[in-house]
Amino acid sequence: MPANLPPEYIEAEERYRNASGKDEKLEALKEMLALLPNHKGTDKIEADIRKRISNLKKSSKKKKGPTRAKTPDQIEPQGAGQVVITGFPNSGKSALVDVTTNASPKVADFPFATQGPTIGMMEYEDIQIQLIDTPPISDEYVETWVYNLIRKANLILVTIDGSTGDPIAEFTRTKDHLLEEGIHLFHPEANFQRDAIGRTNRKGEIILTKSDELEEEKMPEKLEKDSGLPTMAVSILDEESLTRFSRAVFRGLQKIRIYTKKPGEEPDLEEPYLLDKDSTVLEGVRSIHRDMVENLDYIRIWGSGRFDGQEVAQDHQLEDGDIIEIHQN
Ligand SMILES: Nc1nc2c(ncn2[C@@H]2O[C@H](COP(=O)(O)OP(=O)(O)OP(=O)(O)O)[C@@H](O)[C@H]2O)c(=O)[nH]1
Ligand SMILES: [Mg+2]
Repeated sequence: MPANLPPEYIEAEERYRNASGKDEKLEALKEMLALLPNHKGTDKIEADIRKRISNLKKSSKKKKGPTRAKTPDQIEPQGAGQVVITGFPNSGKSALVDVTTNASPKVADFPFATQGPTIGMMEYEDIQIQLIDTPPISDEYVETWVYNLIRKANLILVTIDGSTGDPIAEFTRTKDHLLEEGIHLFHPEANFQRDAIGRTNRKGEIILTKSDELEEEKMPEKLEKDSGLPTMAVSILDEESLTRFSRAVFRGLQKIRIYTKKPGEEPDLEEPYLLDKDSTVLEGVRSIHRDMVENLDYIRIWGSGRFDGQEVAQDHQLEDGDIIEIHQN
């Protein structure tokens, strides 16, 4: 044998050949590598073993795949919150994501144009919100993963076509489809969070689309009254309505932005900390830096205080835009 392989190596190679599982194979290959004499004649063999090890590792990673695989309903949340847009075919979901985010989903004047999810990031003042365009809900067919996505989202936007037919009836049909799947939408300010068995409660808002072609001026109010959900009319042709849209989405997420400042310095307004609405000062400090709570002395606040720089109690409720100055012992 030109490579002069020791008998132990030959035995390991034998084990590799007879191995039944991947782990056993991997084990044997590693032994072979360790037992392989180190000289020019074994370079090729070494490269071959390393390749086999790497292939095996790759394939065992793949094997674990299915549980972690990126299916359409597994979209990592980004930004201030994950918002899913749902609604009947042709109701303007994709157009909305197209004009308000960095994504460019297919917009078409025929129904069922969208087949997969499209993730876009929408800017709202100094933050980004994740908007996900989805295939339509309909009486005919709905992709099951669409409902899974809805179950996981922080906020659901239901688009109702304002240009045709009967928006109230369209909302009722959409709502019924969601309810059949155990998904119940509630007013974001209603604080109705707890899911019961077989039922998922999600914050919801209604977007009455194509408001440039809206037949009935009072429709948003009517729809809001009928649904109990915040309702706003939007047109992709009306820039001002899109600004209102992004504000409504942020409000729907029920988050607040908090900034920090160090004593004697200017506030850091670069990137806000995002907290749940109604968070207290203490919760704010904890989410900024867990360890700071231990040595916390007092906090001054700019914004929701009675005056700028007021020293506030730990249970003081923070508001969007507050700047806090943390003093430690
Ligand atoms: N006039 C007007 N037309 C709009 C507006 N928004 C969307 N449209 C039109 O409505 C049609 C459907 O829009 P899409 O955004 O593709 O609708 P969709 O809900 O994504 O449809 P599916 O993917 O089939 O579920 C397109 O022809 C759009 O150009 C709007 O604000 N005003
Ligand atoms: Mg679409």
